[in-house]
Amino acid sequence: MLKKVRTVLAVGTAMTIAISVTTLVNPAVAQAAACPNNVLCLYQNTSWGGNVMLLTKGTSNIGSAFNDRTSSFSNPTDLKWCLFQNINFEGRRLLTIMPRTASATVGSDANDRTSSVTYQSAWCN
Ligand SMILES: [Ca+2]
Repeated sequence: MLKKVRTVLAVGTAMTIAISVTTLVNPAVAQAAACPNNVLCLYQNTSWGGNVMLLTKGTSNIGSAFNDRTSSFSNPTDLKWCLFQNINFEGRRLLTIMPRTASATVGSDANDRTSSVTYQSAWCN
């Protein structure tokens, strides 16, 4: 879809229509919005791309399939979540995710480092 829109822009006609189409079909925004309510979604790539991990509770070990991969998130929950560098909520606290927020990136400091996740626990207050 985006490729199609860029083609329209290059032609230079119907620019107003092309911009509104971009807003409606932007796949990154659609994917962030697609995160189910009351679920924390962690994405493999920035801008909510790649594989997604759905969490309704914390995990002391995110598992080999998703270890050191998180690059963006969507948090349509009422909970504050924390991402940790190592399993068992050890190592650095990489990121504190506030309720009802989403971000296209976790920042270069936290990128591809998450190994455990918890919410509103002794490790995430
Ligand atoms: Ca990643």
